[in-house]
Amino acid sequence: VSRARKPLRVLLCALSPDAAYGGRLPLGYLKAFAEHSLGAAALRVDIVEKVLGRWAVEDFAAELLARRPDLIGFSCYFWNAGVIGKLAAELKRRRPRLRVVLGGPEVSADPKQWLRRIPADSVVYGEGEATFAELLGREIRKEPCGGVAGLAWRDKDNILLNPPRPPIEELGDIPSPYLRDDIRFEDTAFDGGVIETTRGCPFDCAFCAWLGGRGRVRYFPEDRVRREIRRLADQKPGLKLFVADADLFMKRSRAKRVLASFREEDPGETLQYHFETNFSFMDRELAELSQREGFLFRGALETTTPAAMEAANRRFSLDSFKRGVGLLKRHAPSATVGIELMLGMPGDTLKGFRRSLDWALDLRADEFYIYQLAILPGTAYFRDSKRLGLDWDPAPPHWVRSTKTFSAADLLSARKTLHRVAFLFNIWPVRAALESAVAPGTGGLVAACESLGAAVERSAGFSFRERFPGWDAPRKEGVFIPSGDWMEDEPPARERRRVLAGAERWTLKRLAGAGKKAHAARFFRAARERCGFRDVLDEPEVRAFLQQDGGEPLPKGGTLLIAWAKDWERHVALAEFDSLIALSEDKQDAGPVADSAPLKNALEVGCRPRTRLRPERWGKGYSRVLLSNTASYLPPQSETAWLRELRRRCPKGARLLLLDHMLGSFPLDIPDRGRPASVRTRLKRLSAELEAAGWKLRAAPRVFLEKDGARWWLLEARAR
Ligand code: B12
Ligand SMILES: C[S@@+](CC[C@H](N)C(=O)[O-])C[C@H]1O[C@@H](n2cnc3c(N)ncnc32)[C@H](O)[C@@H]1O
Ligand code: SF4
Repeated sequence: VSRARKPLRVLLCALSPDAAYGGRLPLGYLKAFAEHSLGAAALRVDIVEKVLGRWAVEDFAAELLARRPDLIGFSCYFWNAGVIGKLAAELKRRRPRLRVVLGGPEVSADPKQWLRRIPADSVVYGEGEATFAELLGREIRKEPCGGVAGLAWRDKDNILLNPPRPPIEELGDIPSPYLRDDIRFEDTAFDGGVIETTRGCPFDCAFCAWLGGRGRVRYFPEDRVRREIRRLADQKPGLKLFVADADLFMKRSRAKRVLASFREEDPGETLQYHFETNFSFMDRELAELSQREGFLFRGALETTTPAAMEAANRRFSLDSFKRGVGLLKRHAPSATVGIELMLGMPGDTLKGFRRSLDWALDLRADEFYIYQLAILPGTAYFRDSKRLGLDWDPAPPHWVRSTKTFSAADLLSARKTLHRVAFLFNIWPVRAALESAVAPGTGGLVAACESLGAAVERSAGFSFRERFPGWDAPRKEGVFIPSGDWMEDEPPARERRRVLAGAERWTLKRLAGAGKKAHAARFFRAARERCGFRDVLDEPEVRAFLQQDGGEPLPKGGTLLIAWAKDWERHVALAEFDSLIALSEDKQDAGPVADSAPLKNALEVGCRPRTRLRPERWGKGYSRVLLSNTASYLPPQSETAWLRELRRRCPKGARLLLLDHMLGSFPLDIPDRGRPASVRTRLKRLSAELEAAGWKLRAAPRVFLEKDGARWWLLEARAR
């Protein structure tokens, strides 16, 4: 084989901020387009994907070089450009003849500057497919890069900038990497990826570097998007797709078609879709079409300060935004609604930011995302930063440090408030307490969080400063509410109990009405007792249940765990289960469980504010079932249905163990519900429900553990 016919070995590399959404899509397009235009035989293109983390640049460079590429291409965004700079230097140091090509939004605004900073060979700026294919053609033929539109390149000691390339008119001309199977999801550790429906945006917000140019939107053919979804739906249940669409709801007729296709092509509802949108476009019909579990709508509010909205070139009515949130909450209760804000926008002030945060929290959305503003290259803020009086970090990720109206001290103060709000909102029972103690429409949630935070610090000996040593670091990205941090960080049970006790005192002081107070006290007690659940699981009785059957024969079958999404890992650490049904009280839990549980059948069931049984996905043939502190939280209207369904899925003789503190209630918030039923009454009802559902109780319910004043009950049954 002559050297000329050897394919060019190309390695394309994506470095993503986290494992939620992988970044292979742009690289898949580059591969598909290049192979299509140059012929697959001329090239061997591989894609590597990694999450940013504490790995050493030297090790990763060695890993990349071991694949013996002729050319490596990196996708550059503000979150990874710093690392890519170091990687490129290391790669060139080890193998000077390797070609290094950069592309992506971070390097597109000023490609020559990047070539001065990083020892790469070229930068593809703007839309990459056609430019990259032409560049590879030149590499194969060993020709220089003069005249390749959309390219900045190094010619010996000179850095040259070729003219820009016009955008690809028909996006359908770019072969789909999903339909070609260049990107598949079964084999990746990422929970999801990106699906593109459009390029470009008709708006021109001053902070935004959205791909594809301003004023014009190009669309991918709708039938192709449909086919892509169908292909992906089969690959990984629970896959999350970030829908790259500047604003789906802007054009109502298209929105209706797209939403319909997202449902129709995934009839099993296994996919999750994440949309970025502006809720002010919402109407009732769209809201009704948005009703689907797994639809996440994040509405970009950014600020409510008029001067900041104007400086950002964003014009919409706050009333219509609020109405849009209301429509979604009413007509799409299964969807998740998030609101995004930015901290440090030109024209905003500390007071304005607090007001915006209050306004947003008052909408009682499911999630809130607050990003510190980044001054992104290529944006109006970047160009006008002098006039706007912006001080920002020139190194990516370019966080703003101060503005004319937002001093560094004010930014720090806002961040402190945000940490309190985020921390307290992320402890689900505390959020429920805050939202019930502060009436909607009064805009007092930020002050309430501060008051509650101070009360917790005073009375519970809890220190926010100790808990968040990094909160006053000037460079820090988003704060997410809820972030799920509470359980992931595993604060010790003692600390959780202290915070909950402080929150209970604060709440009881503010609630009027004896019934409400009694219910709140019970609610907090249940939340505190849940902190001790780990100890309960260590009890020999539970282990014995999981490991053997106390001598009695068991039918053949697997082991099923029904637990809280936030608790399941503890159980799996305890013993091997085959399957998991995870209840979530907080929609934020929903994502990770099904994907990360090492169980063959992991299923999420939302418990707040509604439940979907989905028995068709429960699996069957379980000889042992552990209902772990979930029975007393089952929505009463589905309790019998659950227990019946469970029975149908187990062979005769299967064993059921039910552990519960019997303090739980549904709904899980703190409404005024009058006097709760006593534990005895609840146990009696549960026993009757079990019997009615085809389970035979082996003995009367008994307390199997008393700890810190909490009584843990045990119910045991066999399938009749
Ligand atoms: C999906 C997405 C995410 C995903 C990340 C996915 C991933 N792992 O990469 C998630 C949700 C994590 C995310 C988060 C954020 N994102 Co984002 N995100 C996007 C989005 C919507 C789509 C990206 C995409 O795949 N586009 C489709 C591909 C085809 O376009 P592309 O990436 O630009 O690639 C083309 C060219 O750039 C070029 N190219 C790209 N790579 C390469 C490599 C080579 C070798 C070559 C030759 C060419 C080339 O060719 C490609 C094909 O034409 C973009 C907006 C957009 N429409 O692009 C914003 C965008 C990338 N995000 C942005 C921002 C600001 C954020 C957030 C701060 C806030 C937010 N809500 O989005 C956070 C920050 C995260 C963090 N912790 O740091 C900015 C980034 C600007 C910058 N300079 O980097 C963008 C551009 C949007 C904006 N607001 O301006 N985001
Ligand atoms: C790119 S916008 C798209 C939203 C939608 N197109 C709209 O305008 O209604 C998505 C979110 O990214 C975040 N974001 C965008 N640019 C940012 C920047 N420069 N710094 C920090 N966050 C940013 C903001 O929270 C914003 O709401
Ligand atoms: S923020 Fe949204 S609407 Fe504004 S330019 Fe970016 S994508 Fe378009």
